[in-house]
Amino acid sequence: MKNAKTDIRRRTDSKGHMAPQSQPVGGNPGELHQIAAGEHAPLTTNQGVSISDNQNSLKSGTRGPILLEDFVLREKINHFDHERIPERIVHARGTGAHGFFELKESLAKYTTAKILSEVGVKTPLFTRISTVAGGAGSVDTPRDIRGFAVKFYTKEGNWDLVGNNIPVFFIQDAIKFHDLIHAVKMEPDSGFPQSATAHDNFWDFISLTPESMHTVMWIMSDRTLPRSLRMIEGFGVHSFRLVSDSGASTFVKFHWRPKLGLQSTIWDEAVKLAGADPDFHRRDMFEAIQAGKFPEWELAVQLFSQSEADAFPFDHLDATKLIPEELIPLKVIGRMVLDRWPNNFFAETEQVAFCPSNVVPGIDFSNDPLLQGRLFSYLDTQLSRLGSPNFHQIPVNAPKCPFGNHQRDGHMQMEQPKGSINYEPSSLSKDSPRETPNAGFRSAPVQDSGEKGRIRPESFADHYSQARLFYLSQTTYEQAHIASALVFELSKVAHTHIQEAMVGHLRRIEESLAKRVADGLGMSQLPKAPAAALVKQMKLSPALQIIGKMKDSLDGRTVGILVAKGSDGAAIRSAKRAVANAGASVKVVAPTLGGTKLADGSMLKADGQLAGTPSVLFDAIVVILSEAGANMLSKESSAIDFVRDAFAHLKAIGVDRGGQSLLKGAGLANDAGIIGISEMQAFLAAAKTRQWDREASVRTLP
Ligand code: HDE
Repeated sequence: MKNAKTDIRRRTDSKGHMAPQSQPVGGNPGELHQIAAGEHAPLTTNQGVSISDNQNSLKSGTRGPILLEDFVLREKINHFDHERIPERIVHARGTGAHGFFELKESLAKYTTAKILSEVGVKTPLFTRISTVAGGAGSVDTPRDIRGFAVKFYTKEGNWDLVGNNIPVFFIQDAIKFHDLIHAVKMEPDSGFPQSATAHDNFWDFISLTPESMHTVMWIMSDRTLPRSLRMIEGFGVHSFRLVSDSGASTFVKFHWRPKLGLQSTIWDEAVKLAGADPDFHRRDMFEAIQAGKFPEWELAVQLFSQSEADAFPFDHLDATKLIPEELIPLKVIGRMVLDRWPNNFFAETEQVAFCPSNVVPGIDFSNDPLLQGRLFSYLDTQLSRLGSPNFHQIPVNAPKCPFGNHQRDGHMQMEQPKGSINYEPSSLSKDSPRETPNAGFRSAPVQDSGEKGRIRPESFADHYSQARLFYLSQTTYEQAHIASALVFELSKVAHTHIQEAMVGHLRRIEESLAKRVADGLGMSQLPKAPAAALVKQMKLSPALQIIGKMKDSLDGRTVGILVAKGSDGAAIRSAKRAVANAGASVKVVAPTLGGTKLADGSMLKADGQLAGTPSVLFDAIVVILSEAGANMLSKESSAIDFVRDAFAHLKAIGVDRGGQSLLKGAGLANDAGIIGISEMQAFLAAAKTRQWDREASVRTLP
């Protein structure tokens, strides 16, 4: 192709459509693939100049050097070189979607906020769900808290409810946040581990921070291994205030409850998912929205007065404490539906800037010292991340109600305010913005006084009672998972004094848990950590379980059907129908993608090729095989892993005779979760949950 020359003009007709190739070309994409025909807008530079050739830079001679005057090439290079902005320091990996909030029950008695008092009104919003520790390119399924941030574009301005999928936090005071995050992130000398708490720095910090113990119980539970972002709860964490017209205020905690119920993965499954599909959660959310199965949550509140708060056996201003639902029940007030995927990931999901300080009239802050620190941090971080004080003008961040003031200029100013008045008060303008004394934002008139000092209140001293409450409220299966997560994490810690200190804390939480972990690590009995306050026995809260909050439904779940040459076509069709009727998605997996010849001679196209579609991607599996197919797959490690993993991950397995043979070949013994496909209803019932009783037969739990 030495003398090959490309001239795109010769290859397109007057509308820019591809014309038959007449010239020899060197490496033109049009040569290799068919380019879609249509009414295309002209490709231009950023100055609007239309581009004649986007395949070849300007050269002197056929093989000569590129010329500096090629402004088309230079503009592309310049823009590309500046495509990245700093990723978020925490919560860098996230998935976002547009939607709406609809109020069902008015809180007008408590607040002037229109979004919480106008029943039936739909408020547009943008939600971003994230992991905390990993970078933007990390995987979706590490053991990690999920951020749950919602920006409501209310009629009275933007309200950002920036929460997590866990109702408590590691620390009580904002001044410790930076140490916590440094400790959890990759270690600064080695640069690893990415997106994992299983390392010395994290557990060193935690073992020296007893206030973290309650959150540690949550992160070691299956809450940090969600099956889907559509199956997590969200919590505002801190107490906020609702403020009424008269200035009276009521404390409030916000909760999101998923319509699909809660569900988590098994640790081994989460690890394998990271390899099978690093975008597992993002893809799940994308596919659900594209299919019109819009993710939905209820918004619920816990409302309580100052005198009720004074009677709690803990301090609600301490973000390491939750208010059990049994103490203050949840009141459901509305729903959030996510119904539109962003047009552009960067413009929306990456550039969205949440600030807990964004509240609207009628909503106010509490004195939680963690919240107070957050009120400063987020605006500050957006300034460095988005690079301009005008980031509120980016469409995903801009309020959808009128807004204006006398702030002017700055980097990347998009507005062109008219007139000569850029201050207030002013006698020279009739229409420049003024204060709104009655309806404008007013803080709740709360009396605060005290001696200045770096003080941790006595009421924050109890670090173990709620950790114990959480652990003891779990089912036995969930308790075992917490113990084995602790053994796994601490087994990655090289310094034994850190492991010992952690076991000392666990002894304060629950002796039997400490023993399980110590035994799992091969350690002998260790001293208890000192406790600053008496550990209280609290009434158990089953609402803290996941298993108790799974829904009796296959909505949002996926069943994989493994088939091969010679499988029974009628059985496959009937299984597909039954699963789809029960509300789940179905995917057929086969050794080849293009077509599998079934026993009846028909050809079946698969949705996934066996080696690239492991059973971790499904909630339950069905195996329909001929005897010959079973024999063939018994020699295929991906088929053996398919059924073994489904078994080890406690999934229901539906089988015909050939399927049963493959299970036998994989060394799997029958149990109640392995069900003949002739008993389809029993299989569907089993597919709605995990086969918890199987667990003891597949792994050693401490
Ligand atoms: Fe954040 N947090 N945080 N955080 N946080 C950030 O802001 C911070 C805390 C949460 O999808 C940062 O825009 C401090 C609790 C979410 O864009 C930063 C403290 C809770 C997101 C920041 C906390 C959260 C963030 C990094 C302790 C649950 C992602 C990038 C005082 C209630 C939002 C950014 C999104 C992000 C600071 C603790 C939730 C650095 C100082 C508690 C969901 O400003």
